[in-house]
Amino acid sequence: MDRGAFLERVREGAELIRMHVELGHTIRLISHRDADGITAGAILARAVAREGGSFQLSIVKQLSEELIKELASEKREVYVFSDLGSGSISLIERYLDFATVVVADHHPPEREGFSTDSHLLVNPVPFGANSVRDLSGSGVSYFVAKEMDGKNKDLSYLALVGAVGDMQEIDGTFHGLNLDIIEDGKKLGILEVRKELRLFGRESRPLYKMLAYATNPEIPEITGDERKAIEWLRSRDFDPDMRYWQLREEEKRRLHDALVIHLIKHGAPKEAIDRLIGDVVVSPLYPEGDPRHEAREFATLLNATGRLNAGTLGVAICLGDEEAFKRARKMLDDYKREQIEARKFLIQNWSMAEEGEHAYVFYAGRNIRDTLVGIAANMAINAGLASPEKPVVVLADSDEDPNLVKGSARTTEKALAKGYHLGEALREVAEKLGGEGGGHAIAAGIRFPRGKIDEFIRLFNEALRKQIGGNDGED
Ligand SMILES: [Mn+2]
Repeated sequence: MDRGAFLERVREGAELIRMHVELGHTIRLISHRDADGITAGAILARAVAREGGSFQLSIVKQLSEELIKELASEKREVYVFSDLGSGSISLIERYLDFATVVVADHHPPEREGFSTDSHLLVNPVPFGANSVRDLSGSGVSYFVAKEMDGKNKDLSYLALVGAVGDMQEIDGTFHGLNLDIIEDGKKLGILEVRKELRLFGRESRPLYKMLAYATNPEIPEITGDERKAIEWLRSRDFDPDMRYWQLREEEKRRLHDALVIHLIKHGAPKEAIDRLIGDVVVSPLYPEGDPRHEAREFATLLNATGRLNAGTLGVAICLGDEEAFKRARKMLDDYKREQIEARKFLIQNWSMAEEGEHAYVFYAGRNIRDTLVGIAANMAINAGLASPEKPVVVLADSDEDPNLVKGSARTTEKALAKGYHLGEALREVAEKLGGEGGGHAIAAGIRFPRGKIDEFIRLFNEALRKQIGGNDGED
């Protein structure tokens, strides 16, 4: 890639932000709500604060036309987008023509750049970088921050947390400009890259859970089975309740060897074996056993704050706020507990589900929170309550409006093969019920008036029947 040209853009971006700070303008930061976006927002916020400037930061799910219009109505002098914006170049030009805009992003851009001088795209992709492995949104933000002030090299660990959140090292190693960030962090002694087991849970999960919940790669015969994981570990002289970080170097190596042999024995592809042991980023800024000590666990924590609409809490964690860290952990614990309770309720009351010819519909009232209906629908399938051949809808009373119910439909590839499309079915049904609905073939959602549940059950089964070419019994 053309590094020089990219770094020139980085310099221009840093210059624009610094200039507005000097003019006393509040820097309006907008970032994406995943771990990459949250760390990107935190890096830019810290850089602006270090310059003595003020900022206002929003963490958002996506950059819609609606949102850009809203931002425009704030009439700011300067907007900085991170980990998003590259796909919205035309919209930004249309609505934010009065302001300075910097987009620090790594997604493939709509076109190579903006057509006005006051708008700047800082993105390595037009210069030949690979958007999924060479640099993330937090990485682009890091380069801009570092250009603003060399002190910001101490944000290199955060930049890598974002990169790991985006799975830039999915093949087992870091690439491209990510390597520069690693060098900066190593020189400062604030991070280390080790060749270790790359499964989630290095800091906080007992070994048996680390293995039983392994998905990337999956471990044949162990993923999905805690009991097998415990047996496997015991038979090889490991204490299943130990954490990975507590193992001695020699024990780690022995575990790695045993896992590699296990994968080879079970005919796992070479690619999976390569991914198993590889680059793991840890930081001595946090104690061992703390989720912030290792980039993947840190990123997972941040992702969760984003999904719970608490992305700014995630940013506060990145900026070193211990109180925010404690609150986020509590939030996650509560969320996990609610999921466990939802699962229990579902299992105990599944006989209440209306099983139609083409779908199950389960109305949970207020017993399952409306934000959990999608998870609950998946649970019904995974727990074996519902046949995998038949879609499942879980409905719950809306948290916001007692006259509405919110529902999520989920199904399996097996059912899709018959020709179902849940998003289209729910859109069609919602129209008839005076609600809103839609989504993907395999996962979709709906909201409609609470008094119409019986009608919903009938219409949804009908819509699905039509999709697979069944007749409606009248001809
Ligand atoms: Mn990203």
